[in-house]
Amino acid sequence: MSRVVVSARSGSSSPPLASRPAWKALVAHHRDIEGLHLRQLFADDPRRGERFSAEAAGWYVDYSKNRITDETIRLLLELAERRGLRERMAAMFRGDPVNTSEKRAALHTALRARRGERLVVEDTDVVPEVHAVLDRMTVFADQLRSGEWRGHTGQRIRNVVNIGIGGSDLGPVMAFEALRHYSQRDLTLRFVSNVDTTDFFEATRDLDAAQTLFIVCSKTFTTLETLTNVHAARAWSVAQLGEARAVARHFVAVSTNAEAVAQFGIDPALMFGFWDWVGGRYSMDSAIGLSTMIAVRAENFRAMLAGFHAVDEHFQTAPLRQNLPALMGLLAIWNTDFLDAATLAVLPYEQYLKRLPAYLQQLTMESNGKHVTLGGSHVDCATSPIVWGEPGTNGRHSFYQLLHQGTQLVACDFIGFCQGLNPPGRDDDRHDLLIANLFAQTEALAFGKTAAEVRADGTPEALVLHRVFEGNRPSNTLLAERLTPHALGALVALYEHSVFTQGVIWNIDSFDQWGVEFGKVLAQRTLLHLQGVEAPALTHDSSTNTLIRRYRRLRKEAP
Ligand code: G6Q
Repeated sequence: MSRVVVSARSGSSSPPLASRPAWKALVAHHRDIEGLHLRQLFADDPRRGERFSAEAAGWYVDYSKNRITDETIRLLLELAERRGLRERMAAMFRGDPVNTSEKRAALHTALRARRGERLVVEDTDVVPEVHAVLDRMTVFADQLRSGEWRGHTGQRIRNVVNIGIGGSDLGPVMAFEALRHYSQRDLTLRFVSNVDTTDFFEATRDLDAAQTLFIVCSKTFTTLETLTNVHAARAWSVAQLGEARAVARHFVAVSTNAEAVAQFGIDPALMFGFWDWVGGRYSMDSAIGLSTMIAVRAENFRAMLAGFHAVDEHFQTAPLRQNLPALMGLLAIWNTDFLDAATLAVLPYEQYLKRLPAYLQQLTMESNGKHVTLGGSHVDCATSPIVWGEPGTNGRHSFYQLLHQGTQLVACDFIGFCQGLNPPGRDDDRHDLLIANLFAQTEALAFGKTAAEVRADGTPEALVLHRVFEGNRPSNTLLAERLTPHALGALVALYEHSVFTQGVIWNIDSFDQWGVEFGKVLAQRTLLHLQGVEAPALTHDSSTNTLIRRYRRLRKEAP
């Protein structure tokens, strides 16, 4: 184990992770099995592929191609028990303020509670509120899809533009792309997030304002990028529709800040609320998913929620040995902290999941990219892996080279479905080709190709080393029947709870995001300097000052 990155600061309230017996046992165990190769592990146990697998909510996860033994799993489960995974899980589901730095609950699981379930937080049963919002969303989505909801000029809405950023964008984009197969094809869905004017321009340049609805998604309704884009959207709409009054039927908001929404001029009756206890990156199944519901119909949105819920139940009730999100989280700990795999490649073999890596990047890295424990001391091990990825098979023709023969170990999650969506049916073998690629990659990464095997192919001696694949590269394979709304919800929940499990082991707050807040403040100050409001006394470092001066000079010369 080489990724102990920083030492614990003195005065911490609880002993550092690395000094805990359960952690030390894993360090010793790692030393014992470091030399083992997956080739050997599979040869020794013909049933390994079945034994190291688990199922939940329609997902089958094969984790046998990780560098683990039964003892590794036993020790990881022991670590989870010692770190209080069960208790922390119960606290989260109960609505305790597990987001300690912001003193808030993290109750995204309530967003998919079934009607009639009870969850009392601070004397209020939140489930009826959740369903009241879902019901309002359903009515609105149905009206929009059927053409009953008309714009100012009486025309039908044909375009829906979601404006939001971070958690108010990545979930809706990912879900829309993932469920596009189920979407109403005569509705155009677009997403604007970046404050770069190009984003808004390209999203709206061919749209008719009389047929366009903007959904403004912002939990706080104070985010600079989103407010800037909403102002642009209003100006764009007014310019086409002729008067400010005319845009009222073209804007709805999703927010927790009713006051700011009203101040902006959006009718509170057209606001869909959610709650403080829903973190941005955990909000795609709240009203933030309004665009998803409009695209795919309320019934499919609710099927997605049922998928989330099925995994919530599994996470709470399955023994840890068969508990998929717990196992995924513990394997991430093993790969990150013991095998030194700093990154996780998410590789969906399903084109509709093309935005899943970006979504999981935020979910994972914003949740667990932290250096301070809940007790306020510095962590003493590496935390969140860096998440990245692309759909297969495209990735194979670019970065897979490094996965197979690079010098850095990359953990991989391969995701696939037994049935493709296009075209339906079994007569087309292109889906077989896709999945053959997926399985072949996991096999090649695990087993590699030895020098003897390369020589046996008749390879000239000078090329033998070039053609050797060491193998022993860890991967999980996540397989489901087909990409349905239910399967998508379940998949996202698997990752949510895996991320939670990792946070529990590292004892960090997976639900705050001070790094994001810091960035928001920084930009405001620099903006004043860029625009010369506080010139000429630039007070940044010499690099930033020089860049600002250069920018100001060239900006003035803009055509
Ligand atoms: C998510 C983060 C962050 C947030 C955006 C947008 O967990 O907090 O990505 O979602 O900064 O914030 P608003 O929804 O408040 O505009």
